Amino acid sequence: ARARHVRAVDAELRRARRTRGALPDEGATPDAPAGGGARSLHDAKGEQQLPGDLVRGEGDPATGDAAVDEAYDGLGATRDFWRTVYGRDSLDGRGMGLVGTVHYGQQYDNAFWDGSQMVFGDGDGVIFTRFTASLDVIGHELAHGVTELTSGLVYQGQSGALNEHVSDVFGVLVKQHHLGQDADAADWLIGAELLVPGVQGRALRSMSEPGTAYDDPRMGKDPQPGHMDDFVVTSADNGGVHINSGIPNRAFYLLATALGGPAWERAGQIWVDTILGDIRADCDFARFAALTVVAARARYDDEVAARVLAAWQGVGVVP
Ligand code: ASN
Ligand code: ZN
Repeated sequence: ARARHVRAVDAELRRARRTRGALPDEGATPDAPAGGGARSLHDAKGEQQLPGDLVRGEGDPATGDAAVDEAYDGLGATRDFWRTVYGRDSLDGRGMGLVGTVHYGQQYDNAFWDGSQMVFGDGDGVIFTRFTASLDVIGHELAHGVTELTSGLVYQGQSGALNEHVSDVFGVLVKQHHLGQDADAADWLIGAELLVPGVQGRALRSMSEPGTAYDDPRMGKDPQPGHMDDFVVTSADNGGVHINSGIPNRAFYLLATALGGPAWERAGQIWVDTILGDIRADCDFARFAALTVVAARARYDDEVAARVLAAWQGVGVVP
């Protein structure tokens, strides 16, 4: 009965995503130019109309517009990361084209995945600069695409915090891979390049020390917990999806540094196996932790699995 239920939910989710245009129709051949994660960058020119004017397609030369060119390079680095490290061809595993829009809105202080494409604001210039400035933020937004097309983690409460967590994990891994950095040499920050000089902070989030990324009169203090004892119960932010993600984020950091070497290798692979495996869209922290332990044992051995368990114990998800 559960298997049938899962299949029914799956079919429902796929239908919903297809209706929103995120998935190609079953049996349809992807457009040739879009195969292999071909990029197309658009300029919204300060409006909020998507996708905006096409300004740079795959293989086109740099435009000289920093936002366009950073987005082009960041989408490329993220696509190449998924392909070379995990053998995944673009977000859907089938070479889906990567669409991005920059200069979205006026002084727009965010970047997001809209269900079928990436969108980047220019920032207000006072606290935030343009959102294409951080490769980990580009990797974060693209990972939302992977999640939406696969596990479908519901963007609310603990499953929503896991959705955010998965995006932070693959965001930092894209950056660490790009820089060739081992786990213990990395800064584990998300969005460090986005903060205008003078802001009292280092980044949007810290995966190694959640809650310490910023403390500025204009932004308040970083609200992220790094342990279940400090789990935040709130109705804001879809039940604190960008807040409680600090807890699994720190578990991933603890694991990656305990294993040593490049975090995208064993730790990242375990997370990939988990999110592309048999995971429910309403997965909570405890269930996710159990799935990662199982994935670690399946791909590696009991010793690695024990390290995964220890990381979750370190943040109080496993007693
Ligand atoms: N930058 C945010 C994110 O990707 C935007 C949002 O909250 N949807 O999570
Ligand atoms: Zn996000």
